[in-house]
Amino acid sequence: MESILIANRGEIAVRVIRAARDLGIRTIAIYSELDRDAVHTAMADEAWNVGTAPAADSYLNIERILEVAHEAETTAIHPGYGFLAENAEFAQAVMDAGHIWIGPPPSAIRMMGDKIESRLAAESAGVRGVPGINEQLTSVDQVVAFAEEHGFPVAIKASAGGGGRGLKVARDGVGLAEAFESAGREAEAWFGNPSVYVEKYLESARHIETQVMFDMHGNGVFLGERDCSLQRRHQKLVEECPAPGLTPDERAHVGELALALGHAAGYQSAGTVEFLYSNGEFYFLEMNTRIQVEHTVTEEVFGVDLVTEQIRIANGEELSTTTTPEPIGHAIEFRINAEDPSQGFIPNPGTLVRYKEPGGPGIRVDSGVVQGSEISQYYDNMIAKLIVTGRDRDEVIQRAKRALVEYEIVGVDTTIPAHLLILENEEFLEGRVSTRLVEDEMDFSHVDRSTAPTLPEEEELAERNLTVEVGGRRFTVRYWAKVMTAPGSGKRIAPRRKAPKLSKQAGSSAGEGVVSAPMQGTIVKIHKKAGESVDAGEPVCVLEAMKMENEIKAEISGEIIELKVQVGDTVSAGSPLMVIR
Ligand code: MV4
Repeated sequence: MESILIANRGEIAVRVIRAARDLGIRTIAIYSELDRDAVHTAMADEAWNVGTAPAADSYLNIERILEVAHEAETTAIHPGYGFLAENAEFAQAVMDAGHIWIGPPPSAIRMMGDKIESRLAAESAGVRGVPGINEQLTSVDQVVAFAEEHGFPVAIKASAGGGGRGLKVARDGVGLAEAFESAGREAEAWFGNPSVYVEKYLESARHIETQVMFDMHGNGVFLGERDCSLQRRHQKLVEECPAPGLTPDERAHVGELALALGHAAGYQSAGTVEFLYSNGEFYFLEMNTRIQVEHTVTEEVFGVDLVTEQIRIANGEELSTTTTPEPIGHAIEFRINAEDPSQGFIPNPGTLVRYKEPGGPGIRVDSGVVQGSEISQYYDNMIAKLIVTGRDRDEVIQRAKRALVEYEIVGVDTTIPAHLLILENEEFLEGRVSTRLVEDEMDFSHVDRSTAPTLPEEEELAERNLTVEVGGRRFTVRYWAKVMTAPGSGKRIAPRRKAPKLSKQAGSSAGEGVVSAPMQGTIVKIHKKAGESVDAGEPVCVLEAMKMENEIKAEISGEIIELKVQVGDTVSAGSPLMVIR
């Protein structure tokens, strides 16, 4: 394999470049206009512009990516995660264009991308799913009947979904119809497919995912499990390996289940089979057909480089190990995101005015940023992954506290204060993690937000690099320019961005009786009419933002004397939605 084009950006692009380097393989990066100076762009052996900032015009631009792959004469393409990583059409187009696809067969991507089909495949492989209906729902009456048989709560999920996107939980008959409709709307918004299915919702279950790898010669190996229960709005925050409290027999059992499904699906490359673990039983949830963000903790504990393994498999080689290695020590990954935990983890894009990664014993940081990098609203707001290892979980926790305090990030809010709070939580410290811990039991509204320096500015010459393109290919030249700096610090400072203020509920009342939008979005439902009365805390409308639906609630009781929006309106953060007196 002579070269690999990485169809991705950020930390995973850097990760794949490093793996390719280890194997002596030439690397080709793609970048959007916004990423011309990004770390991954400069790190690769060559880099190609694929379009403008919006992902749809660049990192999702299949035609342009394949055009670059052709012009650069790349041997193989690695998709990373997100973007096109689980796009079966892209995988097929890569192979049809004569390149090697570093990932699973399109057939396996399609099978596991349809959550109902994946459940049927699991059942046929003898892998039990969460109790549910393995067919697309056509009427809320089917959900009512299911709930009558299995009891509440029930989970309504997008058939074309995954990762919890579009997941709605109904805890009684009152909210059932709204949950059914809302799940369908979100499924349409996220995946362009409104179909949904229903499962029994397992409260306080643990989210255990298993790492498997299969080569092209029928070999498969189970590479341990990860606990990913600590999530916020279905975005993982903390992942660890091995899962606290799992016995070797339970580990072996869940590994057999995962391998059985992978073999039945004709799987190849890296894959993750997700389970819910409740009352000593494993229930299949879904299978992810990509390398995952949290693959790192498995690498650290099981001693396998999963990305170089993917590349070798795609090159037709056999697995480097077909037996599960003994786990050594413990690893925990903390996602360092540009989000404000005190405001419901709302994204807080901006410039990393100051950025310095921690180091020392047991510390690995996978990032695609440096000081001055922009965390953009156009892409995922993950800054880096802090991976901490040690002989046992207690040592990891001590080292993690040290590293999180040592981590210097100024210019955006981050999840660091939330992680420090989690590391003080009794349930977490005792290994009693569950999906309820972050979502329902912890309160992050009082975490301390870091404050950027506000210093007077001076003028100074600074060394700069100028990036130019010749024929779509990137070159860098050096020059010196005037910049504004803080006195004596040699550092540029940027105005701090305030995240839109959020009250405790999703909505917020700015001034007497005005309900305003907490963030930019679209009004998808209005529950009340002008003239109707409303109680404090009662939902008055639904705002769709970042493809998730947010219930906007009144903060005071009274009569709605004026509706300022209608369904379909796009509103900006702070826009008045209605007036209550
Ligand atoms: C569930 C569940 C409980 N019961 N399904 C979330 C992400 C996606 N992989 C599936 N997820 C879940 N599906 C049923 N039937 C619990 C989760 C779940 C979760 C749910 C709410 C809040 C945090 C969570 C963390 C991990 C898994």
